[in-house]
Amino acid sequence: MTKTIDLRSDTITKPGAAMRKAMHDAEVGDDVFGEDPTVNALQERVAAMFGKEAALFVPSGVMGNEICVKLHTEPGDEIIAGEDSHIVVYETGGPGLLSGVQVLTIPETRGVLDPGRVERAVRPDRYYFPRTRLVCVENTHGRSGGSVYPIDRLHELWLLTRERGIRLHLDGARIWNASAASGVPLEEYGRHADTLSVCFSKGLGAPAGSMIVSDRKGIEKARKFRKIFGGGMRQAGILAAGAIYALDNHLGKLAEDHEKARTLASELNNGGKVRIDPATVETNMVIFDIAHTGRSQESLLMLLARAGVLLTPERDTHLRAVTHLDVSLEDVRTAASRITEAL
Ligand code: TLP
Repeated sequence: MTKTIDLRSDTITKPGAAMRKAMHDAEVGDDVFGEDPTVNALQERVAAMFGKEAALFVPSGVMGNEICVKLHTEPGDEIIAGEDSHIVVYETGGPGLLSGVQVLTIPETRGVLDPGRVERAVRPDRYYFPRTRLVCVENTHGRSGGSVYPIDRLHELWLLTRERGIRLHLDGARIWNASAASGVPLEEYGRHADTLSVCFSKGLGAPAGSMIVSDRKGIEKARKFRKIFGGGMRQAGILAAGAIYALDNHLGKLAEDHEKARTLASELNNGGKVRIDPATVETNMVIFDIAHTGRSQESLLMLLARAGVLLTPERDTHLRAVTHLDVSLEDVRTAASRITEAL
């Protein structure tokens, strides 16, 4: 039987025996009381990695982002976010529902916000305007195919937020990939955000878990919102141990995922059925246009699934492939030839 090659997301990886053993052996306590030693160790470690005072373990990336929006705003405030950001597109209207804020979306160029555009979007202080409280950025940027936010561009935005007295939240679900690809240390990203949310369940391959990173005061407040949002997890050290294992063993492998993505893109280009600009493959994602095939995303996804390759739909006429720990370079070559053949 043909082995299906699953490139839908880097979230699909399954914990291997060694990670499971680490989870099995984890020392645990009640984390809602702050007494889980493994969670506490992970929080301290990740806070230090980003040069921040404190961190808080949360179940998911969405919860991390949504708690941070809540942290920086009051109902009736406005936040600025890229129109293709995860917070806007994939969090089912969370900021409106959970924080009662209005989201002003602005266009991005490969995930990068133009500071001039942000500046114009910040509301003047007049009684009839909402109060602009927060700008959200995403690094790497999913809908742009895992593009890296250049640190100098982030610096410009950071300075602007300081001048205007607004906060900056960085959705760093894949910040590890950004750092691996750009060589910019995690700490440097940490210096350019009031809050970050980072995930262990994407390229790092842990089964679940994310972290909010900020100053001590922010994290204290975030702990309260985590409880309200239903994210207090008791003996969460079992999950934290998976994350610790991932940091120890998988962080250094992200560059291999990036290599797999570049290989996938170049093999697809060689196949001649799709065109991918290699410059757009910066980390572990490959997005390509299928408009010229004249087929819908759904019908092509089904066709590819029958050929043994799973992908996801992307914006309008695009499909997305994500490389991860559970596919090899060989799998990726096989996937490329199956896609080419199917097309
Ligand atoms: N992204 C998922 C889908 O929701 C699109 C994926 O497969 O890429 N921020 C970013 C930038 C993300 O890509 C994701 C997950 C999240 C936040 C949310 O993480 P979870 O799913 O753990 O809540």
